[in-house]
Amino acid sequence: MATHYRTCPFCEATCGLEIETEGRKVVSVRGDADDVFSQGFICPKAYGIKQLHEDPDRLTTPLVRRDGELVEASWDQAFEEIDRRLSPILAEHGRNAVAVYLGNPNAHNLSAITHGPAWLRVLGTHNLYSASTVDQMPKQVSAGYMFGAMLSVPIPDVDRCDHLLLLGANPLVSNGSLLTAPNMRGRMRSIRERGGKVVVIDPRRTRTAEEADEHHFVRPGTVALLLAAMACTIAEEGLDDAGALAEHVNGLDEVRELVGEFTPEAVANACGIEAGEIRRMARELAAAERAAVYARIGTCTQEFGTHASWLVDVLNVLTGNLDREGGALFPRAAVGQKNSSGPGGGGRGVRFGRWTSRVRGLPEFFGELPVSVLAEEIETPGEGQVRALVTAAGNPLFSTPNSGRLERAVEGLDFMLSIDIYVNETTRHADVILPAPEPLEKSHYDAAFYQLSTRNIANYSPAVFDRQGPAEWEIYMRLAGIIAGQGPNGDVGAFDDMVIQTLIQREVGLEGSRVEGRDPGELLEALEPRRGPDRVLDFLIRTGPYGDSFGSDPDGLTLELLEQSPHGIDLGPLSPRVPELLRTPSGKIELAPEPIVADIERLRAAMARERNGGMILIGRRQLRSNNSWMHNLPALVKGKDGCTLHIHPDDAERLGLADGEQALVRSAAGSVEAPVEVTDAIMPGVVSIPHGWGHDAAGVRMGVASAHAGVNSNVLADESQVEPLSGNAVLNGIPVEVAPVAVTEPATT
Ligand SMILES: Nc1nc2c(c(=O)[nH]1)N[C@H]1C(S)=C(S)[C@@H](COP(=O)(O)OP(=O)(O)OC[C@H]3O[C@@H](n4cnc5c(=O)[nH]c(N)nc54)[C@H](O)[C@@H]3O)O[C@H]1N2
Ligand SMILES: Nc1nc2c(c(=O)[nH]1)N[C@H]1C(S)=C(S)[C@@H](COP(=O)(O)OP(=O)(O)OC[C@H]3O[C@@H](n4cnc5c(=O)[nH]c(N)nc54)[C@H](O)[C@@H]3O)O[C@H]1N2
Ligand code: SF4
Ligand SMILES: [Mo]
Repeated sequence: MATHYRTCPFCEATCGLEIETEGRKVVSVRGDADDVFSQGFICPKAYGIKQLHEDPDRLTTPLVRRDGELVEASWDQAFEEIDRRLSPILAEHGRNAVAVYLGNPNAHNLSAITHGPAWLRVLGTHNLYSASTVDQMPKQVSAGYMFGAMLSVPIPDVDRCDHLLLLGANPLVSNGSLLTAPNMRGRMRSIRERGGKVVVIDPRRTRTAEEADEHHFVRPGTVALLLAAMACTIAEEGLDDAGALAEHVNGLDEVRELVGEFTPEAVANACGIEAGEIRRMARELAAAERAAVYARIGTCTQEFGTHASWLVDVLNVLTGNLDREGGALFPRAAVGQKNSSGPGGGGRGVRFGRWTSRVRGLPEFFGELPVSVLAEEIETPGEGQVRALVTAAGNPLFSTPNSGRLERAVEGLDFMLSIDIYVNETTRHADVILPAPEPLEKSHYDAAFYQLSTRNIANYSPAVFDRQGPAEWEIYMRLAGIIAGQGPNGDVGAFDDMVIQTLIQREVGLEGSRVEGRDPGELLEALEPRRGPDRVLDFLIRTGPYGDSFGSDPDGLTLELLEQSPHGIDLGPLSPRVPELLRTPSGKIELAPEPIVADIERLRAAMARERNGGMILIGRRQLRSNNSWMHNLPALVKGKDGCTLHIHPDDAERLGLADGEQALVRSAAGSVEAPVEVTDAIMPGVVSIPHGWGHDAAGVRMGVASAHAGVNSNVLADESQVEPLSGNAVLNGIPVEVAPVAVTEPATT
């Protein structure tokens, strides 16, 4: 029997797990009571790490399509097949003919973070897509404009604030996003216990809303108007006070003026919240000693996602809460933060649209194109047409808009490769599937999420079991070899050396770096005998803000120190970082970014928009689910059917729908049938279906999931509806018709 301490890789909360094993058997999984951050908290998904280990449907052998069937093959055969199929496409049509889609689990995967960029650089395609444009791209764009880097996202200081305003987020179910904070229920209760207040704005009365002091239904897609009206109230009533931050802010006056027309009275009708209530909420926010505004996916995946994301931070600035303890602050992570690299206090800022999509002309953001254009880039013939697709840890046929069209499109590809752990709705279309190791077979460090954490934490987990096949980084390096023309047996070690040497070269040459001017050979030597992601991680830790700088700060952080600290190292609460963290060309916070201001007319038009009385569809998340991919784990799907249509009793009655009956939901893009769940926890006029379901497609090899199929809500999302400032898909706020499923008459002759 052995006990392992490990960070859970399934969501952003980074909970510590205590896992007992016997040989290759997982005996138990519980919360690690000594974890410096989560202190024993876990959610039901944690147990999934055991069930995923045991899942007979999880792939461990490569699959190659032969005569139309996906059959088992050796690793060498699989890479030979990739070389045979992909190389001619590259040779004949160039790199842009190969599209790549990166899914959400990459953000939780050290291999993908340290070695993913390298093979993508070798490929060099403009057709790079990811789950970011069905998720947080609007927040990254607004953070890029305001603070100069895409992950410079202010994080609410939930443990020290007295007032927390949450919009379009349900951390009691999602366990937080762009807010790494295990046990949000406990943290929210503490706010209230110390006399503070929690306010939730959501078209549904969520679990989070039930824990709050106050909840308001809001009409989908109107949070930007609500936030503008709160800013307007604060400015108009002279309640704004940016405090000491003011000298670091450009555009304060411009913003005050800009929000002037968005009075509570002007937006009340659109938002479905009374003007007096909006004014009161604004006054309370401004009056609170220490307050934070926080918004998440319900405010991003909609038509004003970037405006909403921007206005959240406008409010944090106007109320004097940005970069202040108890307000919203910027983490200082141990690893990988763009905003703590180099001299600081200014930088190059962000620039978008360096290339555009071929068919619709949508701009690139942070090196990727909006995934809403993927289907048309595959379907539309001509120079630059996408002929091959690589998916890595993604299920775009479920997670991106108009799944029906994308499904038809991928059927027309010349070649498709998936790196995944299942034959699911997307990977069943692949010609080759390369199985990724399970979480327990790889080391783990949340390099992405500690950059978004409400405390500064560093926690490293070594692998629990030996790998049965290659690591993901080794897969990427072999792919790089194929793309570079070295054939299917490229030198993985040489590529790995190139990855670390490139990093070292860059860092020793960087002004203000902690190893500026040092001898690259000496640093490389000091990393021995590590290889792969752990070698890169050690380097990033040692050159990061807490690092030992390879000797010049001997008490500093190293990977070795983290290995000796299985429950993690607490690097303390967040502290102010302005102006040092800013990477804008002006060296200031840009409160009124030109592209956002230029698009204000669109928001203005929404104020006056008449409602037509139709129903509006939004999504929701479920505690025992993780987007589309954990439905094959029995513990997570047992019990009541999860994939239901939530509808308010008044609407159900008007439309002739009763609990448990099937409803037909139709949008401009498609239609689905889902069982009705009547509940007054949803706003009248709004219906909700969770995403990530619909596992009954032919060829899917997920026995448990198929028995709990549900329907795919993204059949209803319209790929033509893209938020213009960020390219993000509009997945919430879709106009739909809802009707009882007509009972089919028996055919008569
Ligand atoms: N309507 C609607 N649509 C949405 C959303 C919504 O709220 N509403 N949310 C959006 C959001 S926020 C996101 S992040 C996206 C998610 O979109 P995706 O990332 O495309 O989808 P996932 O369901 O997370 O699929 C993850 C895939 O990775 C595989 N996988 C799991 N672990 C590993 C691993 O360790 N290695 C590898 N190689 N593969 C692995 C799984 O089998 C699965 O195929 O969905 C988006 N779509
Ligand atoms: N259990 C579980 N946890 C997860 C995931 C999961 O699938 N299951 N997915 C993970 C991922 S990839 C992400 S990105 C995070 C997301 O984390 P959250 O953003 O907290 O996700 P949701 O629970 O979907 O909460 C979004 C809320 O927005 C509301 N909403 C929808 N439209 C609107 C609108 O127009 N205005 C307002 N104000 N609200 C709106 C919805 O009712 C919902 O309650 O969760 C992560 N954690
Ligand atoms: S909350 Fe997230 S990190 Fe914590 S146990 Fe659940 S899935 Fe894992
Ligand atoms: Mo996400």
